[in-house]
Amino acid sequence: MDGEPDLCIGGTWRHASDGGTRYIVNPAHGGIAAVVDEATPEDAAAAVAAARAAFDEGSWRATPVSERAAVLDRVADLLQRDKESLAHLETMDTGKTLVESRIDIDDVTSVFRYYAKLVGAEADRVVDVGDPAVISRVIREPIGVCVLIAPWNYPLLQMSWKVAPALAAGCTMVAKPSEVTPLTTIAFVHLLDEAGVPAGVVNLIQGSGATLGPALTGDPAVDFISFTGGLATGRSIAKTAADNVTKVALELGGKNPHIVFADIGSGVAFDNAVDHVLTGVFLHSGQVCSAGTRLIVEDSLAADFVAALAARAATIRMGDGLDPASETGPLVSEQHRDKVEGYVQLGISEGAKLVTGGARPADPALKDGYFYLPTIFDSCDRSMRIVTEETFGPILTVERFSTEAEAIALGNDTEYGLAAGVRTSDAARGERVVRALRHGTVWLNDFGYYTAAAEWGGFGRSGNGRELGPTGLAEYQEIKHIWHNTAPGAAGWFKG
Ligand code: TXE
Repeated sequence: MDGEPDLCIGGTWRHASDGGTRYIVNPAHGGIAAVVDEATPEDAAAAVAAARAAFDEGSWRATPVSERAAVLDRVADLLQRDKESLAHLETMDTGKTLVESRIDIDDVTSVFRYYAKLVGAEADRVVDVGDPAVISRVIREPIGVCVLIAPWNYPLLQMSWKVAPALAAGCTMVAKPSEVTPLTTIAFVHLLDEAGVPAGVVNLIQGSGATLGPALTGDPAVDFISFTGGLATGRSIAKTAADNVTKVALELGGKNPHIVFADIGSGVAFDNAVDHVLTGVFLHSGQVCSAGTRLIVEDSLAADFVAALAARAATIRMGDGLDPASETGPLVSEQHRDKVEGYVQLGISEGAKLVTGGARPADPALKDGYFYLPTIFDSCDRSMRIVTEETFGPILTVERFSTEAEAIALGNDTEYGLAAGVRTSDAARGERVVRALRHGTVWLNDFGYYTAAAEWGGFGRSGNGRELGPTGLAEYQEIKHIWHNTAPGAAGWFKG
């Protein structure tokens, strides 16, 4: 960063082999936040080779689990020691508020703590094969060399969901953060070194996914690819990986329904429901894979509910994430704001009714940043692309229903399946609906929360595989069955 080398290959920090760099922009005002090395495909290939060598010849995979767990705990300690500086970097890079960035660093810390504990408690499974002479064990081994590709909305958080279980399992890896938001991952890899992760175990590459992708995901030396990002990119990575039959886990976002029944109640209950729908879609300006971007609301409640939402949306305070008065920041880049603006124009041309927003903020203090007003479209239906495609911006669409069956059908009518919310005061209905929804996470009378101990991932085209929880560790492990005969005799099949 700014003169310091940003690539880490085989334990050595270095610049790009062709001297290439990239400007990192602070989206709150468009200024240059940093200059970061931009790797070449040759650098990426060198990083994969270094990870391969560290796996095949290094000590990490054979390091006792208790020692690996201790390293993970030290990483957690260092993350807390550097929490303020990491949070500051994350805000400069992504635009999110400092409060959110601090929460992110706490969450990253808890992922390391969780996997330190989980891997330490893992035991081999003993299988009874019906022969007392045979000891049959199912054991877990590290899957090998992992390529970890993260997006820009939760840069360090998403990377930690991959790095922590990969380290816990004993893997080696090449990490590639988004080229838009690399800053916290650079600082983090320095912390891993300080915590005692051996050289070559975590290699760091920076740069454009399109340029580096083939070298990272098409190399037969890679055993596993974990990717979080857009559907089109995930699809292309899966195709490239298929040539080598490389295992791939994909988290590809969502178009998440938030279903609100008219039985939610009035007064505080009504206000709380409005508050959760508002937060669910406009937090981090909608740049959240699980954002509740589709409000599916019961007919009889819809007019009041949408009016209350619009009134609240118009009061959201936008600004530089470093300003404590800001409730939400800008979009991550000019290019991404162009995309969001394109979707708003599309919604209008598709016949959706613009209720609020639909423009950049008028405040002159925000004119150089990539801000966009919280936007609500009413009178939406499933024929509109604004309802079916992930806009990844502060856009809420409103659809209405009159029966529970219709609500469920609408909630499931998406190619994605990452997350959904249900609000009702009827417990039996709540249970019926959460079970009927085909989404990886379903919140009942809440929205947006997750924990390191519970799996995260999607149904349908939201991807495959899971992060977090025990399954998030299992992704980084191979299963080996050891059949040990303690009283060997003849096979006895062929008699002659
Ligand atoms: O993502 P990309 P983009 C969605 C969201 C957004 C859209 C596009 O809808 O508008 O995706 O965003 C790397 N081989 N999500 O273009 O391209 C890239 O460098 C290997 C949802 O920014 O998917 C970055 O590190 N890697 C999402 C990462 O992939 C490649 C979060 C993500 O970038 C590559 C972000 C290639 N060929 C966007 N091409 C979520 N699931 O939360 C790019 N990359």
